[in-house]
Amino acid sequence: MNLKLESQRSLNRILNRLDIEQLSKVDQRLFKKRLEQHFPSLFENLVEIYQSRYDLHYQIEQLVSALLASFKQRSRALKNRDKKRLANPLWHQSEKMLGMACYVDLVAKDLDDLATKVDYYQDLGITYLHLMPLYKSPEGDSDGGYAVSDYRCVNPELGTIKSLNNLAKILDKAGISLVLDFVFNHTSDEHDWAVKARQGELDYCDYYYFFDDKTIPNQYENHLREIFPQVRRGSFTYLEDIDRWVWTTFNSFQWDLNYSNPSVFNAIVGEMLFLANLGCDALRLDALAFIWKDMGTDCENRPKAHLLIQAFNTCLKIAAPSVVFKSEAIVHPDEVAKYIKPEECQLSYNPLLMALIWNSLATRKTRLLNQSLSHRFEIDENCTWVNYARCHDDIGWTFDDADAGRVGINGYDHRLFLNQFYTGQFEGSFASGMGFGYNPENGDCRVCGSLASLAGLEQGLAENDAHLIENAIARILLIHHILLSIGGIPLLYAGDELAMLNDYRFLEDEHKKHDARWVNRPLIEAKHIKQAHQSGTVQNKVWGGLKHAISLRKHYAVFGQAKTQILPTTNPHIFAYQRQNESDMAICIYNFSEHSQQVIPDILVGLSQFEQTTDLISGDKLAIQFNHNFEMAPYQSLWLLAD
Ligand code: OTU
Repeated sequence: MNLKLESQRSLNRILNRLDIEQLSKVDQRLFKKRLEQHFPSLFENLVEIYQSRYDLHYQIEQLVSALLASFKQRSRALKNRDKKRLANPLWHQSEKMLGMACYVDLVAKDLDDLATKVDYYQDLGITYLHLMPLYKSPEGDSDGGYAVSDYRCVNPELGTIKSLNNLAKILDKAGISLVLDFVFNHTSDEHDWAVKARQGELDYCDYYYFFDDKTIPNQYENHLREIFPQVRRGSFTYLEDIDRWVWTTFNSFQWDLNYSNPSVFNAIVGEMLFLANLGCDALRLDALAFIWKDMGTDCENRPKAHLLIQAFNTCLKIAAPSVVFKSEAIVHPDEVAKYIKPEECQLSYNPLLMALIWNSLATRKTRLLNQSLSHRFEIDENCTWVNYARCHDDIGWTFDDADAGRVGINGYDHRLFLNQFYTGQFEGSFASGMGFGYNPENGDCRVCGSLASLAGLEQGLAENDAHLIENAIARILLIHHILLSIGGIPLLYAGDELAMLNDYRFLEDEHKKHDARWVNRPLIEAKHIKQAHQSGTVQNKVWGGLKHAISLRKHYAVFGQAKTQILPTTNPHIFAYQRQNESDMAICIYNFSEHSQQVIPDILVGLSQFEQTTDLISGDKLAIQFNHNFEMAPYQSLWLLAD
């Protein structure tokens, strides 16, 4: 039978049996309308994913009942927000947007305490606050909360669902969108489902991937990438008590969910909508690349992973349409791009920009940045990049080797160099970072460290060298100038606005010392904020420079919804792009070298009908003369707007 017809019949059957009367008349109409609009694509996706399942139609019916239940539970206030967002779906492209990611317990005592500190974020201009995973998770090592034991329960040390609800309301009043993690590739081994599975309850055994011996895991492992080789080799964990193996891509206490079982999809939709109904505006799809496994492949970025995410997204569109997805695919740029579409993820981390900014700072060369972004920055116009330089994780060098080859760089060798550079093993390097996830088999490694430490501030302060400090501050500001203007939501990582250095205390903690990512998860105290507000301090120069650039971003619509065009430059140390909307145009230019650079004015051609421009950052005027080079100071950023 034709799929359209089948979907129509399925919907009719479901609607006949669905107890829709439990809703008010208005809501009944709304829910039905949304179902009619979105059910066909949901149906198509699920049929394609689960075609061989005998119980598919039953499962789809269960799913729609779950959507109805969540829709019913959604508060009136959130239903109003749904309406508002649907009328302005590109809210995330506004120049007013500014993100921050933080751990509740590293910036406050708990959620209630954080609720009293919202003015700090408001003052900085934050409109999007990602609270790192705050759900119940195992004591001791919980992978920073990414091992979830109960999605509906807040980690008791941080508060309760009530305190989270309260914070969500306070943030909403302050104009700040709440962003929560949707950790759906795995649960902790203490999640109720995992406990029941371990006890042998058949329904729950199918929630995870269990194996009686290592034969099949070995076949998979021939093709898998090891994610945390420093703690455990391979991707499977042996459970002695039940004499079975379980799939664990990350730590051995994080069990991968088995999405080939439609009950798992349904169950996780329920958890997802619970989170949506707490009042968040975006869900960060953690480790989304790993959710589908195909034997003989690396089990990352599989076609059915995309179909699943689309199906999740459609469920949101039916029951909580104001919520958008943010993709966390820290993988090859071709694969990153595939998650970015209105029907899949409206937002995405931009790991390529992140990695290439650090690359250009190390090499002082912009060729790879320029070459890669010139054909990779543009995405669907309804979607938005989330541009960041640091986060709670390590840095992986996820550029494309062919892009590198085109500018004469050998990708493999260059990654070795970058790891050496950022872990301070390269003669003359300014960076203080730590290696992470070293794999002795292939030499693979990633880098940890705070933004300020990687940019040279730790070294400058340790050597008490004014010149090194000055360069470090200039690098920190240059990075942020790019994040704030290149197009997308700039996402600051808590502590970077205060120029926080590496925090080495994790080395003394039994549960953390094996995981160098903790070096870039510093405890932020009142004294750090005070220091940043005190004029004359190094931290104040960062804070002040950042605040200034933030206010500029928010003032000029050209930094919001506008097109970005990367501009080719002849000087290998210069990076430039043009931002253009219907009425305005800005040209942003950066010097990635610690020496002054002569710039050929060709890149100003977009401004050629004007005689003069103003650099927004310094306030200086610049005459546009095509017969004269102009000079840029070390690490200078220019945001040129026609007068
Ligand atoms: C994510 O990252 C989180 O950001 C990490 O903090 C978690 O530990 C992990 O998932 C497990 O929940 O491997 O090193 O290629 O880079 O999904 C970080 C994608 C990670 C991975 C990413 C993962």
